[in-house]
Formats: sequence, structure tokens, C-alpha cells
Amino acid sequence: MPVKAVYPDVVIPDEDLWTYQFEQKSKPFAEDREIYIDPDTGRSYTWAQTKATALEFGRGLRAAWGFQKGDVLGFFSNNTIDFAPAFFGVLWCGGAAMTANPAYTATELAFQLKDSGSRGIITQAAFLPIATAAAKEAGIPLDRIILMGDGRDQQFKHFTSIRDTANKISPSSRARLDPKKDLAFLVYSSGTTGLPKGVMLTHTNVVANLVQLLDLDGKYNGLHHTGEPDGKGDKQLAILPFFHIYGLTCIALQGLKMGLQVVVMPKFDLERTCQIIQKHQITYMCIPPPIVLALAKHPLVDKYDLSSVKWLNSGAAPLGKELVEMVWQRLKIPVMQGYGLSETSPTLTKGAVADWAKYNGSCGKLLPNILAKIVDMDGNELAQGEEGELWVKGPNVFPGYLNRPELAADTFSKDGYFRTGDIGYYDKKGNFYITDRLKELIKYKGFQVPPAELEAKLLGNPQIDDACVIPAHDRERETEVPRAYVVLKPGTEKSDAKAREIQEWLDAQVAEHKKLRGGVRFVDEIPKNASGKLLRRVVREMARKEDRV
Ligand code: 4UU
Repeated sequence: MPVKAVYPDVVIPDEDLWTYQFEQKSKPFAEDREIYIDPDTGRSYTWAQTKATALEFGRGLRAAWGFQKGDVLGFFSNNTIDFAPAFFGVLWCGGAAMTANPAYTATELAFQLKDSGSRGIITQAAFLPIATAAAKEAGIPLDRIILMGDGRDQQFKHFTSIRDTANKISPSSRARLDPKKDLAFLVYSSGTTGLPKGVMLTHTNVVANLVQLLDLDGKYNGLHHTGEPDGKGDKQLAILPFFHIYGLTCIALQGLKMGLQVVVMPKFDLERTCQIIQKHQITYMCIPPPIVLALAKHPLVDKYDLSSVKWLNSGAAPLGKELVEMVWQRLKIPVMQGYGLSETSPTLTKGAVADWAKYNGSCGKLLPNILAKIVDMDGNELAQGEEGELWVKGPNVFPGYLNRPELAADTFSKDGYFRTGDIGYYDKKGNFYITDRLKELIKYKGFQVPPAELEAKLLGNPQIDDACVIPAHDRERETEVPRAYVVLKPGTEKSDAKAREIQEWLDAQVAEHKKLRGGVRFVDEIPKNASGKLLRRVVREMARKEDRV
């Protein structure tokens, strides 16, 4: 029997995201409550200003570009308080927001723009060189690049100046959508294998995940618009990027829904994080494991008073129990874990603060309305306590990858479960533990690194006959790092200098987080099975031995 959530089922409204966020009859907090706050400039958006700015931008986009239902706008930016008003503008038109990592090279961005059929790009002044190069590569006219954030540029319009000045578009002409079918977000993930693919998230998927999180975070984890310590409400620090689904749903959208304040950091920096926590009295944060490590060990942390923080939620990559213990010893802050995927909007399981110590190491319990099973390699269900692949079903599970219907059979089981590609088990109380990964994905500090992308580049190098990229473990940084195992062409010298040369050659072509930080190793052959399929597990074992994991 599949495992059911221990939490009671919740009702998922049949509404699009705009309706769910902005058109509810009763709302528990005032419309002039500040939601998004820029700690550098003091600029902010209240709930009402977020809605009004989104509406103006949406009408402008429709008037200027004819942007409409089914269209896609590419988001290429660091965190800014303008992010949410801009993407709600896109949703108002009935379009979907595609998000890309601002660390991308022009080629990486162009791939995503083309693949998603983006009609334009919204970016920040600092990223214009990459955005314009990518637009040219993807065939997007330069007047379809618009800016958000504080920087300005003479050539490119800011999104707040894209307005329907002729009042051609009625404020009440918001696109009519089918929440179960129409897309809200297109985020990119490599899934279980290959290159990044567009993860289609429908309005219902995202609304469902917000509703599933609402009770858990409200009732059990104590988040509230009147939250303590000062009764002025809980405040989170958005360190996680909004271009990634964890930051998008769990921070940007959840904050707006629950009236939790979101202090928005453009990019992670430890000292600035500590300063902001102290100054703004931050009460909770969603973070990836390397930041848990910094809080556990970095000397800087001692200079600041972080006592306003009630709890931390770590996710996006595996976290060691010892670090959780160290953060508690040092700061008396509980760290619990959440677990999810881009494909599940994202959250599948989450811890409850009261249980953090008892279930340290666990990613928590299934959110309401989710069914799960652990299966063996043949898809047979395993019992409680047994380790296998995790399969899930629920309203937050995506319908498939954009333009890739042929992947459906590998992505979903015959009985309709989504195969996560993660390995784990659950205990008697329904706590889940993620212990390993079946799929080839590598996570550098929570960011996706698709090995297939790096392997394709390595195989294009004339000195290389074969290559396999796997996750090595960097304990000092509490993260996986990509490492390449390479078969050189006969006669090519296997030296440290050659390994460095290959590493530098590859690193120059890819985004920062995809660099071969785990180094290059030379081998005589890459293990393959009889049909020529790469045996990644065998290569990963080689790395584990070397790293003594
Ligand atoms: C071990 O990383 C995400 C979503 C993360 C997330 C984390 C906490 C969401 C909600 C939350 O509360 O999405 P992707 O698509 O970038 O990567 C998904 C993969 C998973 O398949 C798994 O391999 O990231 C890994 N992962 C984790 N691994 C995510 N969370 C965890 C975790 N422990 N807690």
C-alpha cells in the first residue's frame, strides 16, 4: 500500500495563481502590509502595490507586444523585489514565466530561450551583455529585452515604464485560464537524465503546493503575519534565488500568500546575511546545506546576534546530521529539512519544527494530498524501512516536460507515479530519509549541474576518447562537485598539467556552478554494460573511495 501523508487532506481550489493570490474575498492581513523589502535601498512593495504594479505591467505587455495566453517571458536575473510584480504581470496576460540562472553563459541562456519559445527577456542592467548576446543567438529582437531592479540603461526600457498609456487594455480583461492545463512557470531541470528540459508547472500545480504548505508552516511551524518575537509578523530572508523553484514557491509566493515579509537579497554573502538578520530581525530562512555549514562553522557568525531566527529549513541537496547539531550548539537555532524537486512545484516532504532533534537527518513527512511509495529496480513496492526509489503522486506533480512527450514513459510509472530518481526510505512515523540518487544529476550548492552537458563538451575535445562526469564530495564546502573521469586519445600524455588544462578549457565554457571543481581523473576505460550504457554507479564508487565517503 502506498504511504499517505499523516496530515489531513486539504482542498485545492480550482483557481489560477492570480486569483488565488489577489482575488480572495477575505484576506487575514491588511493590503498595505509590506511584503517585499529591499534591505539596501529600503524600497518595498506592499501586497496592494505588488498587485497594482503587476496589473500595470501586464496591461502594458499586452498593449505593446500583444503578449497573451500561452506566451512565455524569460526571467534572467538575480533576486530583486521587482521579481514578483513582474512575473504576476506575465500571469495576468495568461503567459508563463521561464526562469534562468543569471550565472549562465550566453549559449546556455540562448538554449533555454529557444527551447521555451520565449518572446522576450526580463533582466537587470548588469546582465545586459549576456542577455543581448543570448537574444541574438535565440533570434529575439533587442527591443524585447526589458529591465527590472535598480539599474537603468538608455537603450532598454524598465518594466515599470511598459504601461498601457493609451488605456487600450481594460484592467478587467485578465486572461481566462484553465488552471489545470495552462502553465504558470517553466523552470528547467535535467530530470533523471540528459540536458535541461522545461518543467511545465500548471497554475494548479503551484496553487496546490502553496495550499499544501499553508497548514504545515502556519499551524505546525508557527509562521504568521502576526508572528513573534515582536507580533509584527514573521520575516524571512530571501537568500535562495527566485529563478529556482525552491525560492520561487517557498519564499516569493508563500510570503505573499501568508503575509510573511520577504527581505530580498540580490545574491548570497555571509556577512551581509548576518547583518540583515540582526537589523531586520529575521525570524526564519530557507537555505541550502552550504549555508548551514557557514552558520555552523564560520568565525564571522560570532560577531552578530542572530537570536531572532526561530528556525531554518535546509533543502535542495543532502545535509549532514552533524552540522545540524553544530548549529544548535552554537546558535540554538533548530534546522529541519525539506525535500522536493522542480517537477513537484517543489515541496514533497517537510519537517515540523517541534520534531527537528528527534528526526535529525530526515527530510520530514509527506505534505497533505501526496501519495508515495518506495520501489525496487523492477518497480515493486518495498516495505517501511527498506531503501529504494521514491515515487510520488499528488496535485503538485507536473504534467511533463515541454515538447518532450516521448519522455513520459520514463518519467511516470504505468500507475501514474512520478519517478523522482531519488533513493530513500521512510520510518514508522512517516518520516522520509533521502539517502542517495539514482539519476545522474549533480547538485553544486543546491544548483543543478547536468553531467550530460559537461560530457558532451568533453567528448568534443579532440584529445578525449571518452568521458563520464559524476558527483564528488567536497566536505569542506558541504556540497557535491562535478568530477570528470576521462579516457585520453592513445599517445596523449596523462599528467597533472594535462588534467589542469582540460579542466580550465571546460570551465571557461560553462556557468560558474558547473565548473569541474572535483577535478579531472584519467582512466583507461569508462565502465559500460553490455549494451554500451555508461555505468555511472561504478564510476561514482571510484569517486567515493577516493573521497572516503
Ligand atoms: C537530499 O532542489 C530542488 C528543490 C528543493 C526543495 C528543498 C526544500 C524544495 C522544497 C524544500 O522545502 O529542486 P531541483 O529540481 O533543483 O532538484 C531536485 C533534487 C532532488 O531530486 C534531490 O536529488 O535535489 C535533491 N534534493 C535533496 N537531496 C532536494 N532536496 C533534498 C534534500 N536532501 N533535502
